[in-house]
Amino acid sequence: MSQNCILVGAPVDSGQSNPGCLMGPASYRVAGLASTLEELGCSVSDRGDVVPRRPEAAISANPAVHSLAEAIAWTQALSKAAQEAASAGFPIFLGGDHSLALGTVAGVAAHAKQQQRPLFVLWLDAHSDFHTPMTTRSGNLHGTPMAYIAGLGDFDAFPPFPDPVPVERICLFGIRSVDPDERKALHAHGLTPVDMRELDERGFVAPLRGFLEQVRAANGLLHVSLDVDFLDPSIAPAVGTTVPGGATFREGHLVMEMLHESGLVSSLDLVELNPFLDERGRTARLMVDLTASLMGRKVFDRANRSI
Ligand code: B3U
Ligand code: MN
Ligand code: MN
Repeated sequence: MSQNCILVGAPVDSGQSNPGCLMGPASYRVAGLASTLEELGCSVSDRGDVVPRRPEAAISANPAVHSLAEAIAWTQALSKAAQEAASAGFPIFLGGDHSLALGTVAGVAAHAKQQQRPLFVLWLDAHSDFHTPMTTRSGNLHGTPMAYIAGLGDFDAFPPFPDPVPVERICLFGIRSVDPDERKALHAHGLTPVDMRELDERGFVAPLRGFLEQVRAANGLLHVSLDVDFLDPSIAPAVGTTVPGGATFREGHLVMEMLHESGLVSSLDLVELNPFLDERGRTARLMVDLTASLMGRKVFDRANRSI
């Protein structure tokens, strides 16, 4: 299955406090994302970087929150760009910190609604990103997109989320860092992450397969949001918030290969790459290679894989 890939640069770094994520889109381009996808038989069009409008003043009732106005401006611009890209092909959003998903997932949700298909979200991350602007203590809005997508309150200053994704259609996968307020909210909304403890016990295949079966049964669209810190920092150092105990090289590729074989993925975020923290481009290259596995790169073509 070859895809019409649409690259959309989202050089967002206002969602956290470590400068450098805004170089992410350039780093993916330098690492050869477009030519790698073309070698797999995909057609690729690069729409360049999204430019948000000048932010209007916006101040949160939570004094810890910073860059609220910037986040709203990015959300509006990316939502529009994402909806357009989703209706034209397979969008790959090049981040940028994870606050970009406030916009990209809003855009693909609007597209799914138009298509009358249920949207599912697979969140590959060390963190649950389930804060609201009222509960975050760090004030970093990259810790909030999952709550926005699920339709939680406290996002009044943002455009209303087009079609909130019910928790049954959300899979938080690889989680190993959750703040107390997030844990409370996850519990209150009945959302149980597939955390590292579960992955250690059951392996990566069974929980992922279970979620993919749900997507298939509902004829859903699947958005995948890949945070660099899903991976272990020893293989992916270029991220501001490293958390030990992440997915290995092999587990990362296995997840991507299973996603490819499912044929269900319809859009992808690549987030939190901070090239300033990279070692000779290795994290950028790994993210490109994982994207290649998601788009069909494999060692052998076997029709009857058991997954
Ligand atoms: N939960 C913490 C840490 C964090 C969330 N997402 C990332 N870090 N990357 C917070 O600041 O909200
Ligand atoms: Mn994240
Ligand atoms: Mn994270």
